[in-house]
Amino acid sequence: MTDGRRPEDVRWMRRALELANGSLYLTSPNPRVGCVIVRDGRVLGEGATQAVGGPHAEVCALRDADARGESVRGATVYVTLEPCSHHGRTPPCADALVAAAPARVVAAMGDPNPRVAGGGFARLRAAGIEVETGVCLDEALALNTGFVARMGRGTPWLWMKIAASLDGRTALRNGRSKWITGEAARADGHHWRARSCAVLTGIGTVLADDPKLDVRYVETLRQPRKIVLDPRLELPLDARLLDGTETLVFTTREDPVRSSQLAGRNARLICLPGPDGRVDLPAMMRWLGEHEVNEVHVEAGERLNGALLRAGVVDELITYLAPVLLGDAVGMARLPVLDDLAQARRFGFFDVQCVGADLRVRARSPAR
Ligand code: AOF
Ligand code: ZN
Repeated sequence: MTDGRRPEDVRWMRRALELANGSLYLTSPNPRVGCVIVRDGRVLGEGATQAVGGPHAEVCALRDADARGESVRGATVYVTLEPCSHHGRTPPCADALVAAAPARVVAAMGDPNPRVAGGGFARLRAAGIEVETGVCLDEALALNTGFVARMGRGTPWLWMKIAASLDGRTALRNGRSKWITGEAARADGHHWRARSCAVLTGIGTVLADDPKLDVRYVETLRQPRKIVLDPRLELPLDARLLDGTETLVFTTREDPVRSSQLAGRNARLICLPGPDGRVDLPAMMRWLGEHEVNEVHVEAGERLNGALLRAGVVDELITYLAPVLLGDAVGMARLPVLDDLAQARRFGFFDVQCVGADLRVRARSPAR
């Protein structure tokens, strides 16, 4: 093990991270991984994880080297995640690497999947390959926040996207306000939709706006699933979001007739009543984790935003702020009146960027 400070290691790991980033919208529910194989400062092969069921990054890079007529023997392999050691949908990458016999494998992080968790490194070491890990760890973690969360705690990583005025208002009270933020912020919002496994909204938003909830402003080969919280089963069968990828409808009562009607629209009804007669949000998060959802992108109104915050399931806020003031208008999240500032919900800012004429502010819950 080293602290990863060899300059060439960092340089090539950055290239591997770039390759992984190229698969950002594609690999769900698998992590995005990049791999570059190098000898004497020269690239022999490169690759990134393909769509689920397809080859992993290491196998793509080995095939690339092969196609270029390069032998990997004695080379260094840079990979953003520990090579897998298990038979999943594809055979173990650690075995493919052992067969190719590089001298060294440098990883950014271990694989938190309990079926791997150090097994990949152990197999490489047992074959006499030098292994180092921890190079560009933070960048690698950021690429797979959701996968790491699901593997570690069993639930997805959930971010809430909010577009608001500078005074935190999301809509006019008369409903006549579609776009507060500009085109660039909208496209950036679609980038977050595209990387998510599922886009979540509430029945209030569906009935008011009839949103499609698909990815439009960025190119993607995969569309995320959709989730609607619909406690009283009010979702119209001709709702536009029911076109396209599967929709998960979380509700509070069984209804076989509705369930089969929705099945005809590629939607699945899941009944998870909570003690208060609403959908049990922590149970929904566990259900999603069990069904391989890594990252949930919330685009909802103030009621569902408030409920998710009160349930403590929000990991991150992605807030776009337009340089306008709206005064007495709809807020970001409906939360209880506080008696004391000590009761306020606190987040930590960790990224602020200008996006067109607007500001994107990302903040995380302190426990994350
Ligand atoms: C790697 N390289 O590029 C990725 C890995 O069902 P499978 O065979 O596709 O395996 C999925 C698991 O493999 C996934 O849960 C994670 O542990 C690991 N992902 N491993 O060596 C890759 N994407
Ligand atoms: Zn693998």
